[in-house]
Amino acid sequence: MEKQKIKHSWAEPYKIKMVELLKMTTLAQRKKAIAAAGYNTFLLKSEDVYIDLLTDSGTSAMSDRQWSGMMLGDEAYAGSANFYHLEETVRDVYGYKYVIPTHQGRGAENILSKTMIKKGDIIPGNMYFTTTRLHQELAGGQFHDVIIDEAHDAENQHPFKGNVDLNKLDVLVKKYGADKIPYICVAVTVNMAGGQPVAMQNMKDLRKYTKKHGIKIILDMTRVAENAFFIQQKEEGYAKHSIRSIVKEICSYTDGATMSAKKDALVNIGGFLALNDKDAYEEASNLVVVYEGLHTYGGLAGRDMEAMAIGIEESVSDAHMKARIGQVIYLGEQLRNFGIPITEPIGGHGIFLDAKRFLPHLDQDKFPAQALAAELYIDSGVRSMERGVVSAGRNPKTGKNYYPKLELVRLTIPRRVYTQAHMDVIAESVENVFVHRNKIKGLKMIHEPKYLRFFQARFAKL
Ligand code: PM9
Repeated sequence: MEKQKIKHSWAEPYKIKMVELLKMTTLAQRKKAIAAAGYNTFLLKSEDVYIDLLTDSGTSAMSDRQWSGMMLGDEAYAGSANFYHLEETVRDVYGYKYVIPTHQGRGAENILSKTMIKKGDIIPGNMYFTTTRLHQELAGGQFHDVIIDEAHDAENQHPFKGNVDLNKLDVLVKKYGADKIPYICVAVTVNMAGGQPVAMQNMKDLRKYTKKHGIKIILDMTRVAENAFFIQQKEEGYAKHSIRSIVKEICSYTDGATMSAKKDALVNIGGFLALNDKDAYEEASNLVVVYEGLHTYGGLAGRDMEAMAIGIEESVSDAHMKARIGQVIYLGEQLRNFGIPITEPIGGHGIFLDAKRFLPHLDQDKFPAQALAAELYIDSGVRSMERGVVSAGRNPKTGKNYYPKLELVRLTIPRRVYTQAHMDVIAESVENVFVHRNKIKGLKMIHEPKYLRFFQARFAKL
């Protein structure tokens, strides 16, 4: 069993000023709602959900400071004061020289991929992420997974399962040549592996290796502050470093970053592309006007950029991060104590149920994680998300399904939204479904969209 260093006294460093009322539903209503949604939790109406663990993306509660920042929105088309505040914050907190706002993370991925990837290029990454890989492929590139093997094993206790395997990277460099690899994409933390962190030592080793070969490092910094927490807790020499300083050090080993500010940065919408190279910035800031908007707003209102600038500052507070991940660990430990199979060690943004071990009687063609997410909703109105064979999609060349080793249901915890009592209700519901797991029969897919099928696919009960 993993020994978590964190203490349990993780009480929230804030108090509640306003509440959002939730609708309670009956079992019959939930059965009807999930059938109407084609057994896809993305297609449920939010008002039919009690505790929403679909995602931590854009679902954070903003602070009173962020809300008051919204009133300072400078909605000028060009040169908004809020852009300059955001730029200054990105330089100060993350250390990048240039920043281009985008409407959200995939907006930044699109601009990055279109400006940096040529047809036939190879893009190594520490496990795929759905939107990131799709933009790489649409730009003519091919993604290659270079995460350490431990990441593909939900039970493995490696403390930094997000690490890049430098030997796997070296194999790619030798096979294709460094000039075919414009950059390696390093995600911190690794979402699809269960919110698993990357060690600082791994970042340093990677920087050394890529410098030698002239390969850039682009950080997917969507959850960089959460990654910093694990470095602080688990990596030798960092216990006394602040989250803020660790975040800046991680960024210092990279050449640029894409950011979905809807996660770490505590806003409901927004993202950016950050770069250090002036020429790369000039090219990206020109292309952004085609897809997002002028380079000083990139698809966002001035007020959104203000809330983001303030949210970035709040995200690197040690007290915030201790409570944020403390809550995730609180839920994870309850499930683990009941014997529920979860991805270990417990990651940053949620608890990932291991559907392969939860429902060993269902093979992957019966979409066990999708079926489990639907069952959990029926039981209690808790909405979760499939992260398995449906999310993995198909190989664009062969058209065949990818069969990922990890078949997971993500219980994603929004930041500053739910209480400890909510965590107890979630745990009780998962336990109830676990007790009755043998009755779950699996699903068949009856509608499959071409892109990112997990969002809109429909299923029927077997
Ligand atoms: N992640 C999530 O729920 C929202 C969309 S996918 C269901 O986890 C990483 C590591 C992400 C991510 C989004 C994006 C894209 C990039 N990298 O959603 O476009 O977790 O802001 O960001 C989601 P946007």
